[in-house]
Amino acid sequence: MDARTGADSPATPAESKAPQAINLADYRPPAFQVDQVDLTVDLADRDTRVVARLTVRRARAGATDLTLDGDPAMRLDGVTIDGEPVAETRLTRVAEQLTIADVPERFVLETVTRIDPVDNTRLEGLYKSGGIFCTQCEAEGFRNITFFPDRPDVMARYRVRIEADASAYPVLLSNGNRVEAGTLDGGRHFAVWEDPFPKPSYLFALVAGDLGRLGDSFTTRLGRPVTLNIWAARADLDKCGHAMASLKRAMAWDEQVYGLEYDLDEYNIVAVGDFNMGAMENKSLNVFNTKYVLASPETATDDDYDHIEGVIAHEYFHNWTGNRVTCRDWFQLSLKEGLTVFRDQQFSADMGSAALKRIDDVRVLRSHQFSEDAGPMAHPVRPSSYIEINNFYTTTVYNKGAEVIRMMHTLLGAEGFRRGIDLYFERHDGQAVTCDDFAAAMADAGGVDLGQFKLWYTQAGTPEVHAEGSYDPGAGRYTLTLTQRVPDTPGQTGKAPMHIPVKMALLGPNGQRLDARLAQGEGRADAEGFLLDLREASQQFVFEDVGVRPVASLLRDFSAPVRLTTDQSRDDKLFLLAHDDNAFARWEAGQDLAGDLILGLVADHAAGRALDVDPAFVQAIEQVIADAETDPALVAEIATLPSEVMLGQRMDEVDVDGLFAARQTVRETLGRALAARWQAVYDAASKRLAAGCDAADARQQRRVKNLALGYLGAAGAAGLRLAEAQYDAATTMTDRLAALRVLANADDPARERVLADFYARYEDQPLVIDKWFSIQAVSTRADTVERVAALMDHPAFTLANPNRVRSLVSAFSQLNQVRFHDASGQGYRLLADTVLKVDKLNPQIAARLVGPLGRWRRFDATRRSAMRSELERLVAVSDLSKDVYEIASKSLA
Ligand code: 0A1
Ligand code: ZN
Repeated sequence: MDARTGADSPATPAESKAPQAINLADYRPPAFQVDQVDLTVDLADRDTRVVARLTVRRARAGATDLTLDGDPAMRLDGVTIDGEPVAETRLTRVAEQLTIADVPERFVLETVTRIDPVDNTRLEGLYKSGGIFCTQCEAEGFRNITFFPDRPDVMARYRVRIEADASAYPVLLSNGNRVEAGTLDGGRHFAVWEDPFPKPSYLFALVAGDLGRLGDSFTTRLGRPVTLNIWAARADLDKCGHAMASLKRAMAWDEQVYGLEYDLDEYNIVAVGDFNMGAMENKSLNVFNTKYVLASPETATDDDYDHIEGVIAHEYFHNWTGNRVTCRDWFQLSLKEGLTVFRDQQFSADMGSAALKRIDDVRVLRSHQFSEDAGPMAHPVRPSSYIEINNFYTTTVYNKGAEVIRMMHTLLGAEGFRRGIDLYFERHDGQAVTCDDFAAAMADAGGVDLGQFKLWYTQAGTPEVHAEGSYDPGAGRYTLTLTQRVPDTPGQTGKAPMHIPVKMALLGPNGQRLDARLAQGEGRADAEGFLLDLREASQQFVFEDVGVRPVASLLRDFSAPVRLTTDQSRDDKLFLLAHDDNAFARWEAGQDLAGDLILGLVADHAAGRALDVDPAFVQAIEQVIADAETDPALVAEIATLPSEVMLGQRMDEVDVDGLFAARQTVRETLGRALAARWQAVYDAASKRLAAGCDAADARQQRRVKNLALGYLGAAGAAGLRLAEAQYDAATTMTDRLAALRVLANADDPARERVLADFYARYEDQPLVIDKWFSIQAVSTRADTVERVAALMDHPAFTLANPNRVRSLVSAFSQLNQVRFHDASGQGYRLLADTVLKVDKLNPQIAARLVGPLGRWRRFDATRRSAMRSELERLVAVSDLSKDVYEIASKSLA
């Protein structure tokens, strides 16, 4: 039996080609609980010794055998129960588990294990990164450190003693409060940490190293002083200020908006260069990828600053949503992740512009989550089966999960939602619970029925909503017909209609909101229009007292994660682009128009017709950029064309080359036709920046300036010279990188010079060198595949560092549609080769690379078969990890 769920234990790929799935339906509460964990970790590079004393209690009547999870690579040096050695005959060690037969009802179990943190290239469990010992235990890394029932519904108090060489590792950290420290013989020292809050093993952390510290403090609203520390390499301490300021903002915001206060005296953040994900919310000891901590204007872009603020807040918010209340099992991952992403999105919206943040979040959702939902790995927000849980840290669980929470917020309103959150903590503080428990708290506090709504947790696939409007001028009546369909996804067909909240408004000829009356159909009027409840496969909403033909502004703020199509004409969309008072909807109208235009040109391209860009679109963009001085950032968003990946989603079969040609034509046409306008925007923004403006304004100016630079670069040589000049004169990474991007895409003599210059300038800054790799990987130049292959042999490239792999290989395969999908199949081969090499080092990262190959059904016959053969090559490998096996085999199914 598997200790996580009670299911049969999965075979490893070596034993069988088909590792077994773990199923939600098999969940059983744990047979034994652990109340107290006492760990002694004696750190040494190749031979770290871990003594674990667990206070164990039987939790299921009749259970006699204790099964613990433990990595096969761990050496087990001894087992005692209540101080007595346990006879070998009572111990069974099979694959990832150790079973001890005939244990008493309550006892203290002591195990001694030895591990090798240096050899740990998987970066799960205890490993060494840049001379620092650190841990990553979510989801199942604790079992690489010691034997334990490694599942989130086993919650214990931890006392941790760390011993290490005093000069190499002066800083010793774990969760909670430091209660003791001292020196030992042989130049070693120790520290003892105690965490008063019971927690699941995945939140355990330990760090030891020669780290610099940026210290600060925060006083909670009830007057608790909290010491804040960011630990990083000393040379990087001057880049930790933004992260610290973000942390303090997040702490204050959570008090204000949710009444949630920090609960310990100390909050530590450690930045490490080798990390599988963005960051980890270990109780009071967050471990972060340096990418989400370090920033200075010279080395980080404005977007990097935003991402750092968002991730710092995300991990902080987990202290309540994730740590105080955690997940019962890993199928409930979205309980903490969807909710915490929603919270960090709300926070970032409050810190900057809500409309821009929403646009950004929707872009991410569409480009990543919608693709996942339409592919072989489509799964519900609460999956019901997995082979490797690490493969389910997905954009569906995170971002669609956040959309589900956002819809509850929309349905309940801000106050009802807050009552729901309060009730959730009142009921479940200190517990490991399910998504159903969360929804029940919301339904009870909000007095709403979420029965049908909960299908969002169980039905995969992006619902398709179609809207048709008709106006009867005689009766002053507008009828909106909404239909919905939830597409089939692997293992799920014939789905039920969902409960979809549709925010909308009816706009009059000047863009004013019309005060109509909703006479038929479920919904209510609110301050910004109407909130409709779409629940049926097809539903009519009738509005009376509509004096003029309205234009409907639909799905405002993207009130539900659906694909919306409408019967609206080009002129209706142009009207919305010009007039909609909902900034998101205005942006959406522009994206929609651009999409219609580009897809029309793709058809022209396929038919061998000339590519003529609709002058009405050019004019509309010209009007939009006339507002560049008043709302520069929104203008920049609107004038950014949808990506090829997003456009491809609207095609039955992605026409890779046609899409590229069509989009490029629109870019160049906009660049040339509006060159004087772009130049004026560029000059005005530059002038404003030179005159000195506040930080928020400055970044908006840079955003619109660099958008203009992009169009000028697409228009011809003058733009390239401007880019070169900007590159050389830049004082911020935002400006330097934007200029470099323009040149990296061009056939220009300056290209190699600036690339070489960039490398030389930032050679000692890994995060900036990642950008150097990425910018070449996403270049639209025809020679990009060869370039990427050559870069993999660059001395600065390494497969052992996840950031570096992502910067080159993921950027290429996920963001560069035209070059990755080169008809030669070279891109596919390069990716599969990389997967196999990375799999030997770090299966979790290898599995995350496979995704693009799984999209084969979306492409033409040649590409389809080339992609399939790479997947087949992967699954044929005998010692493939179960991580890669799961994604590759499901992709072929
Ligand atoms: N819980 C973290 C993300 C995370 C997940 C898994 C990891 O290693 C396998 C690491 C981090 C978060 O949501 O920030
Ligand atoms: Zn998270």
